[in-house]
Amino acid sequence: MQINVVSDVHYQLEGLAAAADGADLFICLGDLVLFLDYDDPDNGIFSDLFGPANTERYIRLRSAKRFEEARAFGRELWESIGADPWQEISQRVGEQYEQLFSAMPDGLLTFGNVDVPAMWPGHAGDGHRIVDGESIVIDDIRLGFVGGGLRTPMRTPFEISDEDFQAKVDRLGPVDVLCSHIPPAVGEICYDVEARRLERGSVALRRYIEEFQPRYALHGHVHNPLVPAVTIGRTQVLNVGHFRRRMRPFELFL
Ligand SMILES: [Mn+2]
Repeated sequence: MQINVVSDVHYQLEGLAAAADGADLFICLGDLVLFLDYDDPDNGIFSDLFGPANTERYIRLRSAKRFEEARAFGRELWESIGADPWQEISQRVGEQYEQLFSAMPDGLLTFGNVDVPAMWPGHAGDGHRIVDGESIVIDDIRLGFVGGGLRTPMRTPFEISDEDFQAKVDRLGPVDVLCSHIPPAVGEICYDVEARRLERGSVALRRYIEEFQPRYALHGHVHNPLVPAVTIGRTQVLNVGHFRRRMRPFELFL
């Protein structure tokens, strides 16, 4: 069985429709929206609203962990255009989702931290099955899904409490393939060498892997990982890669 997996699509339409070519099953681990492009401030919703120069400054403040200043600067920008932030953002997120879900192959999809879950059902097609905090069996292979991120000072749109995240993990039971947006909390797979920061991994996922030992634990979230793969006991933990940059899926053969 061939499973093709993408994550961190971030509004990359190129290559998306072909991402399931040759596969028996297609999985998307979320982060569909492009709000801020840390690689290129010309792209993304923030840049569309406020221009690349303001975006560069906003990214610089956030990257330097000057979150209070970044928020104040953001408020100033919103006041300057006199628009309701949520209305403006949700309209643009909806436009991205419309194109993304049109190109997205049929398969199993879970949320990233840069997603708006409430908007998915309105855009997803009949062949898109949205799974979060549940396990399903396909061709005798049991797959478990845990979407979203944990709370961080970045305050991305879909960050949940440790308790809520744990509750989703607790619902899975034993699986062959664990699928999550964020990685288990292991230092070297959580460190992003370009952003030069430790992304937040999940202790609940790490403990789950230690206990249940799935064959594979697939994740995304860390765009430029120090280490893309580790083993925890018998489990191979694999970062499926940053689709926005790679423009091709990760292929898993079972
Ligand atoms: Mn991402």
